[in-house]
Amino acid sequence: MTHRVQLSETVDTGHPLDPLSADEIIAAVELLRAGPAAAPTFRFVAVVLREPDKHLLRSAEQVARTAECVLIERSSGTAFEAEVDLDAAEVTSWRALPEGTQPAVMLDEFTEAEDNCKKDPRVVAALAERGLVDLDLVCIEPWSAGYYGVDPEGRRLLRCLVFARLEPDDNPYAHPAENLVIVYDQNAGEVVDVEDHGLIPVPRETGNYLPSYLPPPRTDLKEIRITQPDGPSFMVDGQLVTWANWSFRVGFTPREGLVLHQLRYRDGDRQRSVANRLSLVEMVVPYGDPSAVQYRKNAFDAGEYNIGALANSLSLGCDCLGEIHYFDGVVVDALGTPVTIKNAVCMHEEDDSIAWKHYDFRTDQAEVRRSRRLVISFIATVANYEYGFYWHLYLDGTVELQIKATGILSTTAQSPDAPRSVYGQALNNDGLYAPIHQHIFNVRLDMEIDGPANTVIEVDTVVPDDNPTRSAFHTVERVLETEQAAIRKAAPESHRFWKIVNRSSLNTVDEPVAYRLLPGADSITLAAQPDAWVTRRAGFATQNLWVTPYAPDERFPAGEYPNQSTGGGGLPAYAAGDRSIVDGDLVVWYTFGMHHVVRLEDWPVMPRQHVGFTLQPFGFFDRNPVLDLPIPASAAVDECCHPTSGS
Ligand SMILES: [Cu+2]
Repeated sequence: MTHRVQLSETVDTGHPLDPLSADEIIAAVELLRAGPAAAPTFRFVAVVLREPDKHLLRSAEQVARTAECVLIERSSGTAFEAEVDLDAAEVTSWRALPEGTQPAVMLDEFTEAEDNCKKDPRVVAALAERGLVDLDLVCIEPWSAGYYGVDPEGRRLLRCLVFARLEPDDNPYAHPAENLVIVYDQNAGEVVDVEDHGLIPVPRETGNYLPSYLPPPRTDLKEIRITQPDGPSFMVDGQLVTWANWSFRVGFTPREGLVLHQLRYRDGDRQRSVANRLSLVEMVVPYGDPSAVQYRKNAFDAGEYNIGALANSLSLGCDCLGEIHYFDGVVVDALGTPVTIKNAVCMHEEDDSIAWKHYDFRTDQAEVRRSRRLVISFIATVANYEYGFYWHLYLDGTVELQIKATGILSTTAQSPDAPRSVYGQALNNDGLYAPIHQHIFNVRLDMEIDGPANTVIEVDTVVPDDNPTRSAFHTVERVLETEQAAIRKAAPESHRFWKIVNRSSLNTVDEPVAYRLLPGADSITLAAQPDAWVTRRAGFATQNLWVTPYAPDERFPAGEYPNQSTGGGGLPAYAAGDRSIVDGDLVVWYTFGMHHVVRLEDWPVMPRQHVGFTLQPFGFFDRNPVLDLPIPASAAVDECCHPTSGS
């Protein structure tokens, strides 16, 4: 089918990996509105760049700009996928998704749900029973409905929880109306059911963090000023960033937020590829409390809520400090209007202590070099929680993802007279408590160590049986040859890590060049049992490592549409074919996270925790790659680096 509209102005297509501009989104939406999505009942879940296949990108300078779109027709409840060729100005593909497919929750559906719930007399009555009569102070919080064995009969559902404020600025999470769940149909725009699992008094004690509720802030901290009088060391050309020896392209999608494309390291006169694409592709937050309401809290914040679309507009001096470059993120609202998130991605350099040092006590000579890192980050607010995603590039070739969790606990209430639940932490003596839970993240690492032909090797440290000194240990390597063989867990007891190697590119000692994926203390997996619904729906999270052959349509570890999914999609399905992953173009998927046993200190707003992992060159370079760092200016003029006595 062909539908043509005139673009409002000439679109500068830039690089094929640049995210869709607002104009391109407008053009795609107009073409769909002029064609198959003419009915006013269509809603736009996503209008994003269809990233060109990387093989095509390698072979051609110009590839067609294509928008991939997901829509819902609300009266029938049918979801559709469409592709729009923006160069040809035509809708090139339009197909209905299988019945029951529920794309991610749209932001507009949140506000609509809250408004419509408050209009329902059953809701008003249930609130009144709990003493909640001022609806302006009631917060209806829509949670994804998940799937627990009951056919939703085609309904697009939210399960809304209720919190209350005592006054407009009050923190509602101090006052959960536990055991009240409003089941809401987003397509029909109506309440399906009000579940009441028993009256528990709404805790009254407040828990506030706004300055107006707190004593005056402390005054004993002097200002720290980060200045770079000569400006930052990075250069930005559109979405292309070069910094020190690194270069990469910044991408942004509503589902993943920040994406790093074409990550390369300049090594002498070689531009060496490290990764084709890096991003967070899913996260799931399962709660461990089996009570009627809490066990259904298993949000998939990327696949169900589009964590990129929830990105904050960042502000200088608060979220980021120093010489900052910002990138905007463009998303689409339910009616197809582009929405620009100003300053969605922040990039800056940070001092990072020492890069290397040695003091030669024989000559009384010290050499030290400073490390620094480039930080590319965004912060998303998912209702109560904040997540900051910080990619760090280091001068020595190390890549790190650090995820910072802060914000407010998802609270509940227990009767103050009942014995305290073992499934959470009491936050006060008024019945407020927060259940134990996990934040499990998955990253998709499309690695290309010196090119796409890579292999993954598991490295364990073993103590040999033949060990007369009782003190010997060494590493053993095992090639992970197929997808099933590459479904692995971290093993701190054997100091396990995984190498991504290129066996056709050898280093100075004739070993394949490699990066290693270092699982840290955060290499957790799902705590739930194998037959729990959340385990079936988030199968990826039962393992730390998966490796699959590169396939452009294998993008999300819980499947394309995890919202209300019945399970089995994503990585377990991709890996079912047990394809070979030896010397091929492959994708490494890594699961890690935060096992959140709640602390009293997490209330009323949580001090930032962080979890993450590291990708480190491992025989990728022939030597320490940062011998060439500048000598610190002060080393020449003072004795800071020269201790006066040794031992
Ligand atoms: Cu938590």
